[in-house]
Amino acid sequence: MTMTSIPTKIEVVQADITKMSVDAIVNAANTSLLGGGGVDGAIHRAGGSAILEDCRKIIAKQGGCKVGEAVITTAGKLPAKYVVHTVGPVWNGGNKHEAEKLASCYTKALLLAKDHHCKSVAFPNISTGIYKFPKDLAAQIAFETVYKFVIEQPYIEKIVFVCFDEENYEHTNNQLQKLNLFT
Ligand code: AR6
Repeated sequence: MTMTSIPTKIEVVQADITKMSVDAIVNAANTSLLGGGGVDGAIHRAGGSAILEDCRKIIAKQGGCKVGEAVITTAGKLPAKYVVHTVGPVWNGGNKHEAEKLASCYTKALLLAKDHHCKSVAFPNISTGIYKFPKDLAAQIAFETVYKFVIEQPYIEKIVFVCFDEENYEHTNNQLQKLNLFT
């Protein structure tokens, strides 16, 4: 499904993010930046060792990445040009600033992508796997944050929400439909 009533095209697809031909794909990393399971594992596996080499340089400089922050590396062998690594919050009941931290992941990732002249960016459903963020709330935060960003800074031409599982795909599509109703 696609949204066209704003200058930036917003798409929701069910796919593997490592296959996306966009300027930047976003990784749901952890604070160590050393790789892990889920989408992080898939990106490092498919992109090869160049991604980890860049991560190690960042670690040497700033000691990893904080929750809600983002860093950028090469995409190695992936079709994308860059990987933006962001660290989502672990869901801890909802009273530990999880929503705010998740929104920050999307904003910081987009700012970094924009700084690197990326015109197309693909996001996974950050924090909704191993970090257990409720998928409906995560989709709402992701959509509202990205929408606000592209309205205020219409530099990025295309945003793709790349959902892996059916449940995330449905929740993210629902958000797109809601926005389509109000624009
Ligand atoms: N393409 C797109 N989405 C994917 C893919 C893929 N290839 N593989 C999984 N997903 P998760 P988190 C979806 O667990 O919750 C790692 O170990 C998945 O279905 O990857 O932010 C890190 O190193 C889910 O909806 O990330 C951290 O330690 C979404 O990606 C921790 O997991 C996010 O799930 C981060 O946990």
